[in-house]
Amino acid sequence: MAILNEISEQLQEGKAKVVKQLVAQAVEEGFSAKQILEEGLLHGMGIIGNKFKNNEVFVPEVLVAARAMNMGVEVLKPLLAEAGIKATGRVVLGTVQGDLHDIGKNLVRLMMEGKGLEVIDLGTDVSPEMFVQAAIEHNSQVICCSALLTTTMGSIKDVISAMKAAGVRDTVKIMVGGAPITQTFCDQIGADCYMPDATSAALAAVELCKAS
Ligand code: B1M
Repeated sequence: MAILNEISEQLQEGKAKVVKQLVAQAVEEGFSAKQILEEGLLHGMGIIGNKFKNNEVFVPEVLVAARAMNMGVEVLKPLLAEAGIKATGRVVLGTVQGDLHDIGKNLVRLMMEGKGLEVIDLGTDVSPEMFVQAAIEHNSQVICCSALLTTTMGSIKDVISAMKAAGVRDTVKIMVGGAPITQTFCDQIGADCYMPDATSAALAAVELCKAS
């Protein structure tokens, strides 16, 4: 367990290269990818998040921690993804307009790809029209919106309006997630599905694709 604490602490310090090495070492020591992700990387990111909230650290510290998180996730990527699975559907994924947070979205992508889904990742700050255009262009079954700010989560409602305007609301499903999103919010805006984490999002996306 000491190594998982070390990963968490080095991540908080923003020591990306050390985090990468420690994650590789933890894999060699036999820790599961899920355990390293949750008890090492996400644990450290959670502490940084609380410090950020309390003004104990600021944007630059959060950014270097985020970089360290991404370097660690890179090492885990092949282990989290279940190789060799045939694609079971195609989804469009992005962080909503005005929102630049992408760590959670990237994890969602990783887990979805691991389930064999083809993911069209539009990145961050994605406008409602871009989501809809991409879904039509790539003939995808689900639009997946990630939002991390209370000020941007409302934009998901605009994605639904854009889907209606383009005539695809009945043919394309919409899944929502991100820290401020709840099932109540999902129901209020009329989205099809809310999932609280990357693993459940991937499972739900497979089911939505199967059903469409
Ligand atoms: Co931001 N930030 N940030 N930030 N940041 C939060 C979100 C905040 C909660 C911090 C705080 O105050 N405690 C707060 C939002 C408050 C609010 O809205 N109520 C906040 C703020 C205020 C801001 C700025 C406005 C700060 C400023 O500039 N003054 C600014 C906004 C910039 C913008 O987007 N326009 C800002 C900037 C940044 C950084 C750039 C410094 C950096 C982002 C770097 C990056 O993403 N590349 C950053 C970070 C890292 C955070 C915190 C610390 C961590 C977020 C994160 O990556 N968590 C965050 C505090 C926190 O969450 N504790 C915070 C780890 C990640 C794995 O979790 O993204 O929740 P998460 O994803 C989970 C689930 O939510 C779910 O699966 C993931 C894994 O299981 N999930 C889905 C996510 N998307 C999903 C989609 C799905 C299903 C599940 O289906 C489609």
